[in-house]
Amino acid sequence: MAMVNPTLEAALPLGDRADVKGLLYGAATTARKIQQDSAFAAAVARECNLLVAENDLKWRALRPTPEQFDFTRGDALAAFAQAHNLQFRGHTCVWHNALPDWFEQVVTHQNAEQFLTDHIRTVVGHYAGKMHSWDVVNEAIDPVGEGIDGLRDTPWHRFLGADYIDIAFHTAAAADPNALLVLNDYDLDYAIPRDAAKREAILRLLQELVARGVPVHALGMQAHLRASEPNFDPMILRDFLRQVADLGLKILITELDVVDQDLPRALHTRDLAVANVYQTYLDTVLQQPAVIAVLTWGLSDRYTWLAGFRPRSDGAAPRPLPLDALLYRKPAWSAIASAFDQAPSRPHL
Ligand code: 9MR
Repeated sequence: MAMVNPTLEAALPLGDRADVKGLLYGAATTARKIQQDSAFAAAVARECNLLVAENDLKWRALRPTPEQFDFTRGDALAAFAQAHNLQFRGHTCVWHNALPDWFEQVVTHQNAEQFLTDHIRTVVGHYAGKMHSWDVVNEAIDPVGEGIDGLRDTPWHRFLGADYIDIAFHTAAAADPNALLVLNDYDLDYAIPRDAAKREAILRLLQELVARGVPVHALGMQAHLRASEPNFDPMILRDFLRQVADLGLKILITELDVVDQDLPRALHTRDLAVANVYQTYLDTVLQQPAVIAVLTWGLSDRYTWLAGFRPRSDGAAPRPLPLDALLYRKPAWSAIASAFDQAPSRPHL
């Protein structure tokens, strides 16, 4: 049985602590969870000041057929956000995953630009004025892959070349001039060659986009962290964030969680190790004033993609998020709270 700490449960929620510093705290989830699990929904409404659509605004969810758009689930999330005074965040206009089954048969070299621009115009237009930000392009970089230009080999890249990125951002900006438009990617966090190559490639891409006047406003750092990764160097990360900020861009930590796959099973030590990763990472990134939001990929261990994608070999449930599976606050919650409490203030936007 978990010991419940009444003082911890009564403490000021993460979103309120973030707000004090001009920051946003939010979590990603789905309409289904919000609708089917009222205790979880209440925890989201309490802890967050922003809600991220984890899956409901992906092509696969929105596009049952090449001709149709289904906004049912996205609208349910938007309504929940509005009812609870949360900002809303879209994910994602362009990604090589979560495409509908019909995509491969239907989208071709000839019609790809039309499909891309119709999709973005319709979807970003549908939520125009209601969105804090959009991940316009997700996971476009692959410096060690096949592509010659450091870009990932995706259907969009195959059909349209590197131009698909410019097209996507220009179309999104026209459809919602008020949303913050984000280029989102992963493996940017550690002092290892793979992440160094990714940082270099994404900086180069951002420099080129800014130089061409492409309306990209922010970098999204997914930050799927690993508790067993020893190669974290705050100086390297700070330097990278400064270079992004020097381009005039904001930075969002978009999909934060901590993989506990290789940690010992014992709950207390496991939770402390995970909390320690949150603390070290957030203490580092929140020093950079361009970092405006910290968003976790889920809120409670009750629902985490890592259960399926990074299972533990001992079969124990992963504990990567601020709340445990019973929705109680964990050491990870306290680490995030204290990082917000210690963060320098930003101007309220
Ligand atoms: O958490 C998401 C999971 O439920 C989906 O099945 C999966 C495929 O759509 O996507 C997961 O979220 C991913 C996000 O969209 C992009 N960055 C990596 C995330 C974890 O895989």
